[in-house]
Amino acid sequence: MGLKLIHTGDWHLGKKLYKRDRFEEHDLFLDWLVKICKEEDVDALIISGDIFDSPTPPHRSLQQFFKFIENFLSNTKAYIYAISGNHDSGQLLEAANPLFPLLDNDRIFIRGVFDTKSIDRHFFTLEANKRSNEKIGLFLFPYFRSMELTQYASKDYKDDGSTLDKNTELILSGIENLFAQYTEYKKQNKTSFDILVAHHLFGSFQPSGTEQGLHLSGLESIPLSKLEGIFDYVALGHIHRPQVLKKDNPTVIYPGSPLYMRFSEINKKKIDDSKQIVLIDTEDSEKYKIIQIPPFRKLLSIEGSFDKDLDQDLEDSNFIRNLDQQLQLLDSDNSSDYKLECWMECQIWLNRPEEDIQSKTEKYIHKKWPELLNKIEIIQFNTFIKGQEKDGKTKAEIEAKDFNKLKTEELFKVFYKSQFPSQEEIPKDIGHAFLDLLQKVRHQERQD
Ligand SMILES: [Mn+2]
Repeated sequence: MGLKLIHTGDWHLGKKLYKRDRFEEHDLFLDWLVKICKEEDVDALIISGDIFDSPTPPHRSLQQFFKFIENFLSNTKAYIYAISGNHDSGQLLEAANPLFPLLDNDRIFIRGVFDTKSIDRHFFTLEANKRSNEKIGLFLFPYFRSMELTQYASKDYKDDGSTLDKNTELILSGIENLFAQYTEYKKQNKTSFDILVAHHLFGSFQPSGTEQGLHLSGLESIPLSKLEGIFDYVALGHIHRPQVLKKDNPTVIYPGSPLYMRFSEINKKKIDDSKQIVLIDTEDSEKYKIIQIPPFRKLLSIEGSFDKDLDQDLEDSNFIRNLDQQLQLLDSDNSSDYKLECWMECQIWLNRPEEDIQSKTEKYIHKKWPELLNKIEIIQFNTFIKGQEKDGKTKAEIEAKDFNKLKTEELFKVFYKSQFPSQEEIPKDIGHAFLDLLQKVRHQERQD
């Protein structure tokens, strides 16, 4: 038997959903995670960034994180290896580093700041345990801004007449340089299984739509070919939809976020989007196993229309039909016993403004589904007027002043379109300049 590790990331502690905080869900997830680490008797836990949702997380989230560490240390013998993501403050994550060596055998290693001056700080060896003589090498590569990497790479840059854009070339040569240094390290330390922990865009991934845009100076993502022959497992963070980018040579996985970040992540898609963590076994031929996270809270999104002009009662509407259908499913779903009440989002299309449509819906649920009353709560009710749908839902959403649902990059597109209606797309140079500026602002926020 080899060494066993668990890989998770994108916790986003402190994240809200329509102004509701999610501490309870995160508490349940973190308790469950410690239980699994204990049951599986793992040697280490890898956290691939975005531990917190913001560089200045609520105090309660900080408490939650430190309570988790205490719980983990006292219930397992395993180590923790963690990096920052683009949502974290690297400095904040590293703030407690001086204390960790004092805790129970120095079992926590966090790298939040990408330190190009001493790359060795990012390299680790996990020694053999009772089960195995294996030595695992780890490269903890925290989130970096493309500028940090291009600056680092430009030291040794020689123009070789390549047709690639200079920034793209710098990013790629920076990555190659870092991996070459790790290759030296692994030779010296004679590791037999090597893990890269990173929080960026790699290979061809499918986003969930709730990730903040990242910028790699014109490069779509870091090609997986750069990882071959160096690493055995690549533990990624950033993309919230779980996915295996590559099964082997090396295995490359985004485990996704443990919680659904928005209602739009579920329901509408047919593909299996259930939430998960990854169990790595270094000597198993399969190398990894997916473990499903139990759903702690059901999220339901109900969409439909109500045509009052047809003298229709709310109860006859397509909206209520969809609602009944979903509640029927929820009612028969009791076996999975969600620990927390179900949260619902309603989107209803109307011919004209209607009063009290939310309270009418609530009354309907009281009457028709009394047994579900304590199990569901409508946390958001959006109404749209039909005539405004011309350009599809996005426009209706914008007209309903749902700006807070859009990412900054999407807002910029809306703004650009409003200024220059004749232009189909934002010109590339302006788009890149905006993303560069956005990264600077976000970094600044992190430092303040
Ligand atoms: Mn994330």
